[in-house]
Amino acid sequence: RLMLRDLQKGLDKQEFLLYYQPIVAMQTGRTVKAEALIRWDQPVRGRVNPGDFIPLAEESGLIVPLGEWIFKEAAQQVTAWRKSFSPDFVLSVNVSPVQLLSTELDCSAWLKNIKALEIPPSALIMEITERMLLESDKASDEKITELQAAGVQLALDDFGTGYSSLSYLKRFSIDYIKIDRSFVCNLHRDSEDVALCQAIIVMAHQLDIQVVAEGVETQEQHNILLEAGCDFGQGYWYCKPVTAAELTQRLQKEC
Ligand code: G
Ligand code: G
Ligand code: MN
Ligand code: NA
Repeated sequence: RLMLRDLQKGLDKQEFLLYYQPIVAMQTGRTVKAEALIRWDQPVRGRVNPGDFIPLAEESGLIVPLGEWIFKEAAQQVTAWRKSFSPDFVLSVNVSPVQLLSTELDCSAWLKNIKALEIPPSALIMEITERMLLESDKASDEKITELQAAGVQLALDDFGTGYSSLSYLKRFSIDYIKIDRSFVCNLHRDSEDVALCQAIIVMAHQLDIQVVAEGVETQEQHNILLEAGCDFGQGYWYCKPVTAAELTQRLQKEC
């Protein structure tokens, strides 16, 4: 079993790395953003996926230093890609509710780090889930607002799977909705899912929110979403999550 001390050791010994999954502009097919997805190369267990250690990191509070590392690493990487390929490239980073609820999270340190890299905070998107909005308190709301006021963008992840009402769309000014892949995977054979995706896209656009469809695995799904006016796509149809070096190659080819 994975123990807390393995996690702590992993952090000390830099056993974590970020993979990146392209997010493409639906109309052009170009890779304009990417989502950072953490991996852990544990010396004994080998590659461990986030589903198997993020919960432990959250319970133990280690998600705070781990999240800080993720954010720093992503900020450095997006700086490099913006310099070499496209000045508008953006990285999307998952942020755990536990991180934002922690009193140890220091937003001004995050912002200082961004400033030192000389990129605008809008080069980064924070992905939060509806779970965040359920568990949030005044302090965590203020942290989100502080980061947003500085320019960091906000995406609502796994959209449609949570329990909260649409009121969070009013509470924060959300920049992107990510349609959960459970609404995308049957698009080619389920007209209700088509209607749901269309409705989400129309609603989002009326609220000045852009839409990312997750889990796009076939051309047919892509075509339906494009037709519905979806802005961005993410999924195996375009590209699986890859290493930084592999994404660099992809960006080079698209240049
Ligand atoms: O990468 P994978 O393909 O296994 O991701 C599974 C889930 O793990 C994602 O849906 C996401 O919620 C979570 N996850 C991945 N990377 C990160 C990360 O950097 N931070 C946090 N908090 N969660 C992550
Ligand atoms: O943060 P979030 O929960 O949305 O994380 C995205 C997860 O979805 C990652 O675990 C990633 O590996 C996975 N994923 C990305 N593209 C696809 C896809 O096309 N199909 C499926 N089934 N999973 C995907
Ligand atoms: Mn995500
Ligand atoms: Na998601």
